[in-house]
Amino acid sequence: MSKGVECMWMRGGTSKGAYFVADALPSDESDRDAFLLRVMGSPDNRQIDGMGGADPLASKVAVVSSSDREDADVEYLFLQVFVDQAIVTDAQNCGNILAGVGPFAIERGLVDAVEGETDVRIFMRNTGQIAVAKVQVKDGEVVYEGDARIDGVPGYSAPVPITFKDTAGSSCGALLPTGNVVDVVDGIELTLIDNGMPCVVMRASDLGIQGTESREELEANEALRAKLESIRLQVGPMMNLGDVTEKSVPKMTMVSEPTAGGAISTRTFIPHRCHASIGVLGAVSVATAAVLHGAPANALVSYEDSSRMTLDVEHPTGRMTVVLDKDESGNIATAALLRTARKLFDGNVFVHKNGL
Ligand code: NQM
Repeated sequence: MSKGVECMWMRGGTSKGAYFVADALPSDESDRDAFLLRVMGSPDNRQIDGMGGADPLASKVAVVSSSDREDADVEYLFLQVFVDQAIVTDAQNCGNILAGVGPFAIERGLVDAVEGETDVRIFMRNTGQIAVAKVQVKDGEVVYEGDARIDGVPGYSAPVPITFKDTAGSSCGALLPTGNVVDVVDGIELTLIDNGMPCVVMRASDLGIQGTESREELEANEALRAKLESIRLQVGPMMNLGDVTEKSVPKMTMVSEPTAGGAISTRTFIPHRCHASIGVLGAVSVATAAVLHGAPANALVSYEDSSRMTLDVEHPTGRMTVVLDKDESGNIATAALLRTARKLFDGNVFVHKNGL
């Protein structure tokens, strides 16, 4: 370990973290997790003895390997390293960190660059599904500079459009794991949904908030946090997720009418910190809940029902545009959205020898 472990630090969408080729990490899972806790500097609110950004959105890991599957070029395992607890979990996927996987796979020679645009087919190991990311390439090299912008990230970068197929029931076994569009827990009407990310979608007003508050304001609201955690722990088993005490799912999204010309406004706890924007698959799941007739979100959303629906999901730092395509039976079959990614650092990361 004295020479360190090869690692690239990247921003993927509105998140940031460490990207490793799978072979670079210890093969034993508990050794791997101990190593990653040391890399990030967890558990510690400031992550001062590590590379983590003292925020769950900047304490993330992508483990990437080439794939033998017919339908995929590479495999991506996402790991969330908790900031303040010694927990590394694969119980959730991450569509933001996913945005860096295509560029990283080309950089590391796991996928051959195709001049102009390279389609990277990614098998997402956390949920067993495929995403296709389009990566810009010039003179055989990944292009990071460009004129695409996404809310929650300053400046411009090359676009990385991502398409998801068959994300329904990714972790819960069904789009609506209870079979209901509406359930009631602690007197609150909610939709328990998984279209790529297990989410609980509730009206902000039912939780006693406007739904337009800042991240800081909501995180300071102890009563709100206690209500959300009580609901979360009860719905875990209902969503086939078991005991979710030490898991980062389900995400808790409070929705209200749009205020900035979008389709719906959101504030999401992931699950204990409030998201600065919204997760990618989180946004896909919330947008899907919003178009379900009879769902609490459906009464608040502004959209046109058709075979292709574009919904701007408002969040604390702007909006995320989700394009949902229906199949012949009227079910959501494909979701697509735009992300960007940026290589920040490439080198070796070091941990104390006694970290392994
Ligand atoms: O929902 C944060 C993020 C995410 C997840 C979280 C994500 C997704 O913004 O696909 O991207 O919900 O923990 O990175």
